[in-house]
Amino acid sequence: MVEIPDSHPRKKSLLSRQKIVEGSSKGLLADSAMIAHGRGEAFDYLLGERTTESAREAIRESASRLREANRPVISVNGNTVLLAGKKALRLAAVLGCPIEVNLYYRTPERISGLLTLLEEQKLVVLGESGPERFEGNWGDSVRAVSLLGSSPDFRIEGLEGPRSHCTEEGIGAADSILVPLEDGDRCEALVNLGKEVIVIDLNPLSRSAKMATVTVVDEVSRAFEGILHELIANPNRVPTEWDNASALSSSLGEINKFLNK
Ligand code: PTJ
Repeated sequence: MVEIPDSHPRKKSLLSRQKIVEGSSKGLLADSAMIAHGRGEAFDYLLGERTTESAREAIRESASRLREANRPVISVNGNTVLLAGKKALRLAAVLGCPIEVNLYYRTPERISGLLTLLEEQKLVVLGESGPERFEGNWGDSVRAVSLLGSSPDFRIEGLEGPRSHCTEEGIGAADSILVPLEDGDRCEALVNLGKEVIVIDLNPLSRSAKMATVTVVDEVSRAFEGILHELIANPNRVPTEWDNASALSSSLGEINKFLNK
């Protein structure tokens, strides 16, 4: 691994790339994972590599919807586990929900490799003291997070092939699903099943961004951190009548504003 000095202006971005490269060499990622990451980087650049005000509003909405849900679940793919697995675990511990590995390019080897990595990340999170102001026992909350995906026993109706496989305990029975870097078809199929789908996607023009109930146009690590912070800082906030199309056009406006600064 190449040492990146703290003074490097693009340190964060280079570290994320390194995670993707390493995950790829271990066979944990889809062949097209780097293309997806590069597309995300390009949009992040246009957004100023920050959580914009409209993303912050979507983060607030997502937190209140996930809190209100009866059976929330966090669905993760390869890129998400590599870039933000520990953050997903912290969020699941606070929400009291499972994490399901659900892949577009599904192979048994990738599923088990990603679940093993999540188990390792869980041990790290277990050793932490937990977020400030978190009420409850951090160790118990982290231990309670189930890691699902190895034994699919449910199919997402309206989707063909292996990407439709999921577990009944997780995505199958969930009423609200948090899915970073989702594909448009699956997002649409989940919405058609009557589920609330909260997508995290840096591209406000993607099909999944347009299909979702709420889209957080932000980088996955920043979005997870923002939702976690919001859950703890504002526990009484309730969901609004969310207009996702208007939120997406605000995200495009943020790009415009940033480029014309
Ligand atoms: O692990 P698998 O098999 O489920 O495959 C995962 C990928 C990501 C390869 C697959 O779902 C895919 O090809 O995705 P797409 O269609 O390229 O879409 C990825 C979307 O996520 C794009 O709109 C990117 O802009 C966005 N994106 C990429 N990196 C990030 C991101 N959004 C938030 N945070 C990121 N770090």
